[in-house]
Amino acid sequence: MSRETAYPKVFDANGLYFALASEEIPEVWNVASDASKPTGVAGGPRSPQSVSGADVLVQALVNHGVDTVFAYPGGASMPLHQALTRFRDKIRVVLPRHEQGGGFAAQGYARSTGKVGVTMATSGPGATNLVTPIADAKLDSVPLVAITGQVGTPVIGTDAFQETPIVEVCRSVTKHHYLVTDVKDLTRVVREAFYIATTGRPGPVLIDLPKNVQLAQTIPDYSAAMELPGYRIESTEPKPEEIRRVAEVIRKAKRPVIYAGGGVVAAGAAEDLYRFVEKTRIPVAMTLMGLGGFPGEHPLSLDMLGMHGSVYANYAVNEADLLLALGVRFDDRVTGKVSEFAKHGTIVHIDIDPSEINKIKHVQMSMVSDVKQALRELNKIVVPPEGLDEWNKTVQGWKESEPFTYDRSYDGILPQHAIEELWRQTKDRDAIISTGVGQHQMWTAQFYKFRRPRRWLSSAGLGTMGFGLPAAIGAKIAHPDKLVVDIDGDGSLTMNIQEMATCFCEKVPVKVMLINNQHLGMVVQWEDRFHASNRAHTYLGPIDHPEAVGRGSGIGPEERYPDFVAIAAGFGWRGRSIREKGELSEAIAQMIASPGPYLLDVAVPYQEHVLPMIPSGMTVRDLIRE
Ligand SMILES: Cc1ncc(C[n+]2csc(CCOP(=O)(O)OP(=O)(O)O)c2C)c(N)n1
Ligand SMILES: [Mg+2]
Repeated sequence: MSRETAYPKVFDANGLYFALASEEIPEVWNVASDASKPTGVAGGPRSPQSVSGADVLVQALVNHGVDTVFAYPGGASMPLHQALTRFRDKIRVVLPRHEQGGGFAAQGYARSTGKVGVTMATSGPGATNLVTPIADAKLDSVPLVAITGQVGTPVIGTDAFQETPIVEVCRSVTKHHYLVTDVKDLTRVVREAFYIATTGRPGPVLIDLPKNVQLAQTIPDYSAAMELPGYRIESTEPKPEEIRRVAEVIRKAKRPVIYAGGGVVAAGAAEDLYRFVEKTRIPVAMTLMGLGGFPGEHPLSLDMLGMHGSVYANYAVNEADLLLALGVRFDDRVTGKVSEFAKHGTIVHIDIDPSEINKIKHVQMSMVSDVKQALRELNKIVVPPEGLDEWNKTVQGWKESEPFTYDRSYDGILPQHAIEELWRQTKDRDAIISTGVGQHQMWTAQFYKFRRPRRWLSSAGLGTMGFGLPAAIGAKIAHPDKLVVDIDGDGSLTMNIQEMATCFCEKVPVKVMLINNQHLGMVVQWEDRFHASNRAHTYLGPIDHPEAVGRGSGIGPEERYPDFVAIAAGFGWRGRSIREKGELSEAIAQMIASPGPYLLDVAVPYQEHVLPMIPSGMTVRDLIRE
């Protein structure tokens, strides 16, 4: 018997059909009969107790405190969207203009709040468009629940219309994943998904939900028990004897340094770290993910360490006799040559994820613990190391003699200048800043001094261009009263520029300060340093411009492409383009004061390099200053 006769055709919104097992057909008509009412409710279809899988899923989201979902519909997720309309008073549904934008907006929501971000897409291309935000969330330990529609279970594995095996595709980039084949599993699965996304080391969980499971009726049990025999979260309580041993090595240290990472932010441990530093006077270097975990303006802040970190952070780590590694993973952008990294001292690694201990760098002492709890316990007994003044004087000397800097006499606008000026104008406003990926991202990390955690949103581990604008959207929705600025690059912004429509239509007034160098600046920098400035597809204007092959003389006004302010206007944004130094301060003030979404296009030269720089796989001795 052919499938066509075995499975009657049901037409979806596009007039395309998907097949269902014949006994499931009535559910389709049920849902269609009165979409305004939940199934099972008086006047709605079906029996009083039973509801559709789609309604169960949305109710379960409500039960988990979800107030916003970033969701793009399609045939295989329509029942979910229909169900979402029945919960309008509880859940805001934001329609991104691309699923990747939705995934990053959910991340912006999650990174800025610490709560789970929820994103939804249809099967096939909708689902594959979520792969990048999922992978990104995995590398940066962001709690994300991604829900995808899937073709009906009877046709899974048949190359059905818009079928991709998204669980298989995402297997290695999720913390966990589900393909739900029985509607009765749904409440348990959602519970487990939220539990896994938020406990231990946070991360993304994928729930793939076939359309017939969304349509199937069930009597839900929202208190269904979790079944996670293989998921053991290590005891997050630090052991007292370990705390005593760490306090003892701290007391004896002569040249201690704290290396603080995203784990400090994720654990909500910033205040405990602050107390710890106030008590011990140990200087703090932060990773890209750790920025905001300790106030950047504090005298004991050494700012960022690693490839584009400060000279003083890298010197201090190199000279340290004790490195307190808190919620970090010894990423190669931090360590450079691993064998040379912090080799003169004892390393104490405290992290909630046991798989990180000794993964990259062998350490002398370790503690599998929540960083917050470890710092709390340490704060009870720790005493400052003796004779720290000498060390802090040395470190302070490095800090004073080689600060992050740029040519302040340059007569145009340098990217660093624009970012520093934005920081000056927004530092007392508790703004949230997101970025794309590239030079502008590194300069923001260097020149914007974050005071508090969760104000800095950047794709660190995956380094995903296109992150900035959608992440800003998610943050602004979670914090409507805060100023949210995306400091973006022209290449990165273009990758998710369609999200300007989301800002306008969903009334999300974020600001974009575009560091427009007409190039893929970070790649240009590597071309300059390591490929004799041979331009290899790093110019973002027309290919007949001499600039495309590196023969230009800079960027003349008539050559600028594209016209970002015109694009923004097309999406309903206000905007302005500037290139004169004298305009900068006033233009930033205008952007901040503008009530709606606003783009400030700042023309900057592409010849500028992010410095200092420790080339990939090298050491502090190879540090480039100019
Ligand atoms: C999705 C993606 N593709 C490619 C890259 C490689 N890459 C890293 S930085 C960069 C240039 C980014 O250009 P732009 O956004 O204009 O920032 P700039 O460096 O000029 O400040 C590229 C292509 C990436 N990180 N992400
Ligand atoms: Mg650029």
